[in-house]
Amino acid sequence: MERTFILVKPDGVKRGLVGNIVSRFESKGFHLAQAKLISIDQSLAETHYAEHAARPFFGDLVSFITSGPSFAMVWEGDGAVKNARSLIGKTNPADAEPGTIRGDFALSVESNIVHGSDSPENADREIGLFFH
Ligand code: RTP
Ligand code: MG
Repeated sequence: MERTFILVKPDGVKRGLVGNIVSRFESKGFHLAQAKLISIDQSLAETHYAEHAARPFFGDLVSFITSGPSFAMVWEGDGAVKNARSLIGKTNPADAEPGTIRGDFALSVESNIVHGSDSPENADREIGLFFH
C-alpha cells in the first residue's frame, strides 16, 4: 500500500487545525499509520527541505518550520501521494481551490498550513527522517 508523509506545520497547530485536517484524511479513506507532535530542529528542517537549499526563501522556510510544534503523520492508501496533494491544494493558497486545506485555511505561501510529500520516493525519505 502506498504511503505518504503529511505534516501540519506550526501555523496549523497554533490555529487548532490538527483535528480538522486529520478528519479530512480519514474521511477520504486513508489509513493513519503513524502520528506524533514534534518540534522540528534546524538540522531536521534543513534536511527535510534540502531540495530548496539554494532558493531565496530557504532561510525563512527553515525559520518558519522550526517556530513551534508540528504534527507529523504517515497516511496509507491507493495513490496516497497524489491524492493527499489533491486534498492539500496548490502551494500558494491564493491559487488553491476552496475545499482544499490550503484553499480553506491559508492566505500566504509562507504560512500554508500543511506539507505533503511530492513523490513516493520522497515519501519514503521523509518517513525515514521523521519516524525512525
Ligand atoms: P511543501 O513541500 O511544504 O508541502 O509545499 P509544496 O510541495 O507545495 O511546495 P514546495 O515547492 O516544495 O515549497 C516548499 C515550501 O516553500 C515555501 N515557498 N515559498 N516564497 C516563495 O515563493 C515560496 N515558494 C515556496 C512554501 O511554504 C512551500 O510550502
Ligand atoms: Mg514540497
